[in-house]
Amino acid sequence: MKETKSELAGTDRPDLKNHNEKNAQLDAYRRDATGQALTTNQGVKISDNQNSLKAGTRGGTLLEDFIFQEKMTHFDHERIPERIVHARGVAAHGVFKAYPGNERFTKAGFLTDTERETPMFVRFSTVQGPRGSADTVRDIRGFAMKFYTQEGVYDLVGNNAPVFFIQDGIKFPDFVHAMKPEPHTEIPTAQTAHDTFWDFVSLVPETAHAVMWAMSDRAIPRNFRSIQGFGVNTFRMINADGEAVFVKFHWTPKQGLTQLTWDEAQKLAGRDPDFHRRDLYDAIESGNYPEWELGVQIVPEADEHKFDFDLLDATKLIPEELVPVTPIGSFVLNRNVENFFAETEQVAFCPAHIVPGIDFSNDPLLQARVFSYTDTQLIRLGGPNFHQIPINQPVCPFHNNQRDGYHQRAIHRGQASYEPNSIDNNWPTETTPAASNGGFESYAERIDGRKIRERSPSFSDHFTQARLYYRSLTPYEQRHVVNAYVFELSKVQRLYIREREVLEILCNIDLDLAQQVAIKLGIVIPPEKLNVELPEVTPSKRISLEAFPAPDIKGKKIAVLVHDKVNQANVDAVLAWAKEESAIAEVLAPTPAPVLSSSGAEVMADGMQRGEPSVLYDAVVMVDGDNYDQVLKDGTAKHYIIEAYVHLKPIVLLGEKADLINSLGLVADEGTLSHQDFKSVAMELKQLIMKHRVWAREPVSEMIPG
Ligand code: HDE
Repeated sequence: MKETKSELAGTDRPDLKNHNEKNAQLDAYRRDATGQALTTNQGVKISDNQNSLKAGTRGGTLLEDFIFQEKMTHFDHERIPERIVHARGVAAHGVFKAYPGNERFTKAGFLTDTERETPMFVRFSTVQGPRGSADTVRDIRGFAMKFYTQEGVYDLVGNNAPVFFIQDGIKFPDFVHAMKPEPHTEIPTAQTAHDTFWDFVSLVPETAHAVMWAMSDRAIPRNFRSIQGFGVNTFRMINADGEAVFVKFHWTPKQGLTQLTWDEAQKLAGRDPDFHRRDLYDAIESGNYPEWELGVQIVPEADEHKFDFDLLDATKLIPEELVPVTPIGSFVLNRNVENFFAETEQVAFCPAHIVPGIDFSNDPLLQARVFSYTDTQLIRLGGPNFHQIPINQPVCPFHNNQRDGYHQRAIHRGQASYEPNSIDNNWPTETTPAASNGGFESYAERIDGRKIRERSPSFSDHFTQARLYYRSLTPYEQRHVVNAYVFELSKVQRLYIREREVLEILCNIDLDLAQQVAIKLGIVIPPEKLNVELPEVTPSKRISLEAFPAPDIKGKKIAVLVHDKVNQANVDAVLAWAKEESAIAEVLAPTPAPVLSSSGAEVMADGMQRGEPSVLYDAVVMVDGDNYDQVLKDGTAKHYIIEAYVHLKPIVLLGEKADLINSLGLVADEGTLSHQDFKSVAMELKQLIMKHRVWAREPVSEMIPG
């Protein structure tokens, strides 16, 4: 590849010689203190880290104790402001590889060079809650990706829903204020089930579609490994001939999509508030690297106006039946962070971080985002040099005449910090935009128009796609949406807000949905609202979670319940089978102490049933043994089975334990398996776990009053 002038200018940086090696670059900043002396930040060796300097053993502390002062001052400033939104998050490193053929529509090097492995950093988040809030709350998930490409850092800052709540960025502060905890009490934490959120969304119909996603199972994912990501905004891609197309980014997990039940989500918020971050960390540590396929929906410039919605409207998706997703590459997350603060907390994403071959559209939400992210980093990360924090640094050379500022880490050489200059031979210098050189060139879109504060009339249909979404769900997913609206609105104290949401929003989306919610909330819909003809929509087949099944059970967790006198052969069979399937089987005993097998041998426990409840697992196996009476007396074990059953999980009851179904007042169904020998049901169990839930078990009567 031809070297540009600016690349040549970077060769004075030995740490960046191999700029495809993010690891090598980060090594320069890693602090490994093994074998090192404890020192102050100035490098002075400390002889006593236990006692401050005092005037006598019982005297006052002396002002001159610079060691104490430095330590305490640093500690006092350890916290930085959390993100105003997306504060709660977890991240991992990964690698992206492009598929062949993308040069048809983009010149971006990381998308066209199929030999390259582009290092990535990916952060998952919830939107509403603070840093310490629970993982499993009902919320849209952030899915932000940083690609350390050879042409500069590219950030694809997405969500797990393809649409957003508002159309124009000027409404973002209003939306976020309404969604955040209420200002007088700072309640509720990490939830939208309160008056101000529903007040705002019921007054602003453009929120209807995204709220529908937030009320669906998409907003309570089982883990981050099984969520889709979407760029939401429409972007452009530009090829080497300067031709542009509009694109919408999608990325889909190879693991399939899964969800929590609402009861499970709420229980997990207490039983394991770190459930999602723990899952991601454990999966990567155990070598179950999650993978996604990146794709784009491509719309030629000439087709910009061929849809019945506006491509620039971020509250709309392009149904995949109209424009299929073209796969352009895949990525895998294969390395955990080493230091949460330095990496996950300090990473700074920004939709304005683009590289040649990618450009913006005029989507007014995107335009606002291009401004907001850098602006927020200035205060969160304390000044304009946050790009020098290791996790944010490009891996390609970067040079310019920007100088000084808070936390400047570079010692810039040379006398000239301006351009043009003759003192330093005009370095660093511009790179011409010609494709082979790689200088960034904005797409020369023609713009004619008056300066105006006005929404385009093409942004005005707020309900058809919300209806499309609802109509594209399976009946059980629709029931969950109804229940979510009822749950959330039941927490709204002002009855007129509940009523407005039902009458002014839901009645315009879908009368069946509106009626079900209205009945449960005791709201009467006037007949004139019920006689309205809502537009016909063709359901999309790519919206229900059922469209994205799991191909295997890698990384799924199985609880193996044991008591004294357990049949060891079956315990061993479950563990061997799980290992073969790359699933995780954990033996849970009444306490963490080993139990005895029927032949008197010790069976080690990975944890205790009370400490590792069924909500943490995808399936439960209760192993047989000469201990039925013990189990009947064990409330925790019985509750374990009942809870797994209520959460629609596959349950295997081996040997005499099959009788438990009746003793516990449960009904055997396609999701309850029993046999003397685990191996005989292993295949069936695998199929059930791949389906994830036994939906037929969900009590419909509880969902619909009647
Ligand atoms: Fe963000 N958003 N956003 N957002 N957003 C932030 O930047 C903003 C929007 C998204 O893991 C902030 O560094 C505005 C859409 C993610 O660090 C802030 C608007 C989408 C993350 C900001 C939007 C997102 C953020 C807060 C409307 C999906 C977390 C902290 C015009 C495509 C990134 C920060 C991470 C974070 C502004 C709308 C996704 C305040 C003004 C649409 C995943 O700058």
